[in-house]
Amino acid sequence: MSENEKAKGVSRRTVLGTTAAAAGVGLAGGAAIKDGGFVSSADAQTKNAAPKAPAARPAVQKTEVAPGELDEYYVFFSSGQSGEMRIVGLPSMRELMRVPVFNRCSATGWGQTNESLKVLTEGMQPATREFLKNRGGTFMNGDLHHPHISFTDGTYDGRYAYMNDKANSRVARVRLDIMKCDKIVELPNQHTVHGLRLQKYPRTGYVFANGEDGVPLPNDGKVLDDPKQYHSIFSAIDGETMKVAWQVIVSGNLDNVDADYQGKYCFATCYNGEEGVTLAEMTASEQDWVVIFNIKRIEEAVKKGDFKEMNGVPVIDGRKGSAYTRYIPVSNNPHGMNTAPDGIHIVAAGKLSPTVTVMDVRLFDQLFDDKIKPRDVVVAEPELGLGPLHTAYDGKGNAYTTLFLDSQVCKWSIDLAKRAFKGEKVNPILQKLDVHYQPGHNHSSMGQTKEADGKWLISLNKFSKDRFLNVGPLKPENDQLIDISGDQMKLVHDGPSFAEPHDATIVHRSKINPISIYDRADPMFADAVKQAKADGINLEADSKVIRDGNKVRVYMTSTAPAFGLEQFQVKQGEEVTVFITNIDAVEDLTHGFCIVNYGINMEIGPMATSSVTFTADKPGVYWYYCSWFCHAMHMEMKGRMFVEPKSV
Ligand code: RUQ
Ligand code: CUA
Ligand code: CA
Repeated sequence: MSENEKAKGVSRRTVLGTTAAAAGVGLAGGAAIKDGGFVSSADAQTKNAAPKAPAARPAVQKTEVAPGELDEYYVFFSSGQSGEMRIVGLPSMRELMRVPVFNRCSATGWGQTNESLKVLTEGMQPATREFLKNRGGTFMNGDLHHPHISFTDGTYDGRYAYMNDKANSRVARVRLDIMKCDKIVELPNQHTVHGLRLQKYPRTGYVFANGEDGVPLPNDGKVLDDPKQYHSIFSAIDGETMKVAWQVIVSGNLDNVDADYQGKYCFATCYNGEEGVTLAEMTASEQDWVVIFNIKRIEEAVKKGDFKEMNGVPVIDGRKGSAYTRYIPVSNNPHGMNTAPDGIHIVAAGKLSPTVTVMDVRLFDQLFDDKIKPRDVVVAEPELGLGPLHTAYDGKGNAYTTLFLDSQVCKWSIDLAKRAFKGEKVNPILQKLDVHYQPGHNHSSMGQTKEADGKWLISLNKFSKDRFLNVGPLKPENDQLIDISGDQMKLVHDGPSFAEPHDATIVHRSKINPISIYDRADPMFADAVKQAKADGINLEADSKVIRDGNKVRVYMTSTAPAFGLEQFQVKQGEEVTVFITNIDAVEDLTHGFCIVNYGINMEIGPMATSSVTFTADKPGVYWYYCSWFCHAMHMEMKGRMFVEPKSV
């Protein structure tokens, strides 16, 4: 129970129980509400019924996607400390796929196959490569917070998703044609990356990544407990090459970021203006900032050399007083930063303050020309409730802000908020809806594009407490679906999820067009194709063992239900690389390759090649089998690896 619920002396569950029971009784003959309902007839009879109309039922039906039918939207979910990206269908809220990114994956071999290790390691800083040398070559964990889809002209173009790793300061890209990660870059000079958002116009373009914590530059141990010498860094990554284009040193800790629809500015919330290192120091003053970055001026600075190069990246000084940035004072410790689909308004959420600050991007040119003062760009500052974190939009002039402490979503009018700011006696708040419990991010359908359609809102709640069957001390999160198509928000679905979605992007399915069968020219396995060519192997036809000194390359095809080789032999201590090419050009026909007691498993998609390298240091007979159920004879799809002992 949250603190404020304890204070009220009543849990949401108690209230909901009676509401749902009443709804059940309200139906003819006390019949049970079936699928999507919250109560059985037995429950309805055992709980005290209080009169309440069963009004939510038609809205609940809207979420139903009948067997065989398809969802209207893709939701690209973060998974926080699980390190993967998840794909969910909306409105059904069914989980459709998990895409390993910063994590290791037992099913697909992500983090083990040569193809994935290349992605995981090629963008690493040399020092990190050295650090990980005896730790498996790559980080085992990641903390994926913010997945966002590439833009062309202010809306999604279906090319890529970009996302950050707060745990190990990385930014990744997922190709949306195959839903696999193809690039990861480690951000040098930066310690953690939290907020991540994309250039919306003319296209992506830049990936903007906020450095949260400050550290000494360089962070080599010469400076330790001297916070005056700590710096936070803001990065712009080229979304095509996935190289860091430039970085900016800022004052304070950056939190969340967004960009305009004009391609001129991006802006970040910034807490810890105090530049303290303890909680007390970080919250001492009343005021923090929104930092605005002038993209054109920064690009010019890079051109004319007004930067310091650090670890191969131009680093610009954008601290207070710089020509490249402006600092707008806002209430203490702001969090979310969200651009409205009108292309005009941006909203910074107060977090410690019950207010959100609305700014008008059309005033930023004048601000950078020093014709107006920083606070002059603020056009509204409504008080919404306790703990405002993030804001979503419906494209009809309304905003939806999560209130973490109040466990509510607040719907408010941007226009009314502006009028109230000018002194008119109007209340910008249109509705507050209880969510369960403590929401962080929220997202509306297409709401981060100029094509916001105002149909759905998801509230990503950090606590589920009593909303699901108890699964022990670790509870799932609760991603709740809210129908916002009418005047009033209606809660229509509870969706449990594993640790821990921070953010999500809702994309209409017309924007996303994945393939089902790999193109043999796909760059994902270009290295394997190259090696095969050098070995005189035709990957799609040959199954053969190539010996090369201490190295053995085992090539085989897979076609249901057989591998091209039923056995192969290597010597103890040899470095073995197994290349499997799935020559089944059939939709949904994936094979797996698992070597028993050798800790090896990987996925091989239709017409893909996957490879894995290991040292055959244990002698003996090891069966390998197909780990993806592919055929009536799938159990028989296997073979033996003979590891001949070293002669002593
Ligand atoms: S943050 S709960 Cu990592 Cu996106 Cu706001
Ligand atoms: Cu191939 Cu199972
Ligand atoms: Ca939680």
